[in-house]
Amino acid sequence: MKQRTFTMLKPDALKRRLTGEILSRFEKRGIKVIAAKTLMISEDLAKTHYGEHSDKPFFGDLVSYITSGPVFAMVLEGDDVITQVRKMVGATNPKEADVGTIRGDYAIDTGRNIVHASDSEESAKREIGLFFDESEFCDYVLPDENIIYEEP
Ligand code: IDP
Ligand code: MG
Repeated sequence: MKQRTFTMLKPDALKRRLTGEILSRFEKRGIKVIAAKTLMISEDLAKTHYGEHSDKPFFGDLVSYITSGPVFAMVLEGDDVITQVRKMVGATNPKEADVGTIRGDYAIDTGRNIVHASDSEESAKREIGLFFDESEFCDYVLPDENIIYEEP
C-alpha cells in the first residue's frame, strides 16, 4: 500500500557531508522524494517533534543536538514506506543496528545516530504536518515506476 513517511537527516549527517549518500540509498530503492528541505529546527519545534520523550533523562541533550545545526527533512513516498524506511534506518542504538542499515554503517553513538524516521502511520502523519505544508508536496510519476513496481 502506498504510504508517506517523514525522514530527517540530523545535524551530524549534514556536518559530515553524508546527505547525498544517505538520500541516494532511498532513491536507489525506488522510494520517491515528494518534498525536501534544509532547515534549522526551533527549540519549540524540537520539543513538539520529540514530545513523547519529554520525561526521559536524555530529552535536554536530544533537543540541543537536533537544534545544533541544519537538518535535511524529507517526505518519502512508496509501498509500505514507513516500515521499509525504519528497516533501512536501523536500531536506535547504532551499535545494535545491523550492518547495511544507515545507522549501522554511518553511526556509533545513540546520541548521534544521524537520522530520524517515523515509526507508525500516526507519527508519520503528525511529523509530516509539523514540518511541511500540503502545498510543498510534488505529485509526479517517476519514469521507471513500471519497472520498480509490478503493478504501478
Ligand atoms: P528512534 O529515533 O529510533 O525512533 P527513539 O526511542 O524514538 O528512537 O528516540 C528518539 C531519539 O532520541 C533517538 O533517535 C536518539 O537520537 C535519542 N535517544 C534515544 N534514546 C537515547 C539514549 O538513551 N541516550 C541518548 N539519546 C537517546
Ligand atoms: Mg522514535
